[in-house]
Amino acid sequence: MAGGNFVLPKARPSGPPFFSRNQISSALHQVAVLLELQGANVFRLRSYQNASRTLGGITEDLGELVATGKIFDIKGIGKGLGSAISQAVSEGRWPDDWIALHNNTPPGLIEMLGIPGLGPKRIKIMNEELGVESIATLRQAAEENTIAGLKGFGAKSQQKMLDGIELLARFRARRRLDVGLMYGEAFEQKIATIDGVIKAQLAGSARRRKETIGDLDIVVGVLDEDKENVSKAILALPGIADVKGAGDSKISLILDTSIFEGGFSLGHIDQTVMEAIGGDDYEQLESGGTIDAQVRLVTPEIFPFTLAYFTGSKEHNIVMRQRAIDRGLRLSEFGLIPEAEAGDLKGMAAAHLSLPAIDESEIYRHLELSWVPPELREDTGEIAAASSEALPRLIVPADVKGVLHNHTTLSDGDATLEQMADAARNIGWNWLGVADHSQSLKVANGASPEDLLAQGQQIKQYNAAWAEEGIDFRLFHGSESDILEDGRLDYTDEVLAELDYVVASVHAMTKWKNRDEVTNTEDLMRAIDHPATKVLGHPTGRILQGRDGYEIDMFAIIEHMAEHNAEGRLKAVELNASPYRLDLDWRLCKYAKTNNVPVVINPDAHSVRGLGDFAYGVMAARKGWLESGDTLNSLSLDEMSARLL
Ligand code: DGT
Ligand code: CA
Ligand code: CA
Ligand code: ZN
Repeated sequence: MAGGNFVLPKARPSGPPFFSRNQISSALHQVAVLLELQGANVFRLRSYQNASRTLGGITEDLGELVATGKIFDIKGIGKGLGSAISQAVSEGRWPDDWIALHNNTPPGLIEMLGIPGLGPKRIKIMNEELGVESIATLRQAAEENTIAGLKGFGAKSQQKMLDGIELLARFRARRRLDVGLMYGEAFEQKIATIDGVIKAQLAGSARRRKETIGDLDIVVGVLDEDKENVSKAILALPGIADVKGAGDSKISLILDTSIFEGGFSLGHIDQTVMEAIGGDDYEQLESGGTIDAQVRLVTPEIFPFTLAYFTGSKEHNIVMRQRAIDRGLRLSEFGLIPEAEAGDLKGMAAAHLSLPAIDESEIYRHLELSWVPPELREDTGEIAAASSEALPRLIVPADVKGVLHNHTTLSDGDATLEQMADAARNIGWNWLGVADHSQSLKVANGASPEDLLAQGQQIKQYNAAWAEEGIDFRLFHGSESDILEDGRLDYTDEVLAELDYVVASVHAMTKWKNRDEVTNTEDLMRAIDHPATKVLGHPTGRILQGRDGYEIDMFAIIEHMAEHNAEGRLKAVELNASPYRLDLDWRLCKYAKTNNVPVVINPDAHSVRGLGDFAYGVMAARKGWLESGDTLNSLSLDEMSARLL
């Protein structure tokens, strides 16, 4: 609920039952919260709370409970609540007093309920004592330090509210790519199955694989005569929290987590990341989260133009439109129209005059360009490359033969060495690098030298067994060595010499963030210079939607690594594939590529499922113009073994 819309759930278009058990439970919860906000009798609001909890826990079919009248037999659901629930389920109408409760509560107070960790009781007190009536006035009061003085509040809870406000704002503004894609792909698939839909495709920043997404844009191909029905069917899909506007060719709506039939889960989040993005508060926001989506319905002839337009970016579109103008053409979401013929006709009215295009590549061809992969459409040189057949052949997931930075139960991972190896083989990889945390990183259960060396022995045994069985798979033994403050690594040289490689990464973020760019850059270079270091892990330490990285001159770092590589010493820069990091930033990939510094896409997996994050790394690598040959991931087992010698 927190962070999501505090509105009564919408009835299904057909029923009964018009509401699911979860929807009823959620409505009861909302009523209880609003009653508390209004200072209602404790026993009254508790009966709603209890009923909400009870319904949330039962397994029987709600429609049947209502139809048979058994709903009244459930403990804690008396006559009044039983009738209210029955009416909602069988008629699709919420009781008038529930609706009135929502309407009578000031929107500013409802808005404050979205702040993680802040409940109705304290909102009410702040409202009465200090006149706090919205998030804005709450922030002001907190910044003026007036909340700390309230009885039962204090400086700590005041700070927590400020943090919560910031977290909520960040969360509402943009969402990480993985979350955006989860919603976007679920919605796209649901639309695609609607009768009359010829094609449904995600466009916008999600299609361009930006690291964060503002809203989702979906283009739907449909014949004119089907538009009305398709539009209605889209509005009836599960997962829609609210509709902001709906016509036959454009629908704006808000999706919520009920779009995920199998439930919503983020999987294992490692502790550092978890803390940076707001911990439990973040998880609560995400599970009650929503995302905006805009749907455009167009005929199949127009579809490629609309898809191209709404894929963007805006900057790419502007260059494309200028290129069209230079050729006497007018490019829009409706077509590519000869200027001479268009006259005063605009928009849809001119669509019939468009040059034909059965897909996007024909639009590009009309403008003497090769098709530009969506990831590259950021106006960073892709048009020039597309006009001279110089576009890169971007890496694809199947090019990946292995990854180098993963954790096991030896440090803070969920899975054993054996489980991780099995999972990697199942993906189809030929090698897997294990790099558990080093001894100083106590919070991540960093490995002692003895345990690390024992892991090495175990790996040798596995490798020998696979060799014997003729299996084309090996483990490489590494360590994710913490970079200490002066740039030293975290084990003695004797221990490091036993390893296949070191991924050197900074973890003492607070310290590094309090230092200047020159000091950080120099110390990072010192860590890179150590002969054992082959990979620079998550180079800036940023957590998307969580915290900025430390100050660092990445250009200087890449140039420094380039010198090593030029002299035959492998120094690869990691593209940490965790969707929470995507660090190296895609904007810097090209710089690594032109300096001949290999990039290694690493999932930084802390579980078997985490290995799958490599796919987000491939997306970011593609966005950064990387080809398979620019990465270590595409090396065969023999090639990789040779590079680590
Ligand atoms: P977002 O949603 O902030 O993550 O980023 P986008 O790229 O999805 O942007 P959005 O949703 O505002 O618009 C989708 C696409 O529509 C955008 O990438 C390009 C196109 N578009 C929107 N507004 C304009 C505009 O004013 N001019 C041009 N040329 N294209 C636009
Ligand atoms: Ca968008
Ligand atoms: Ca949009
Ligand atoms: Zn790691």
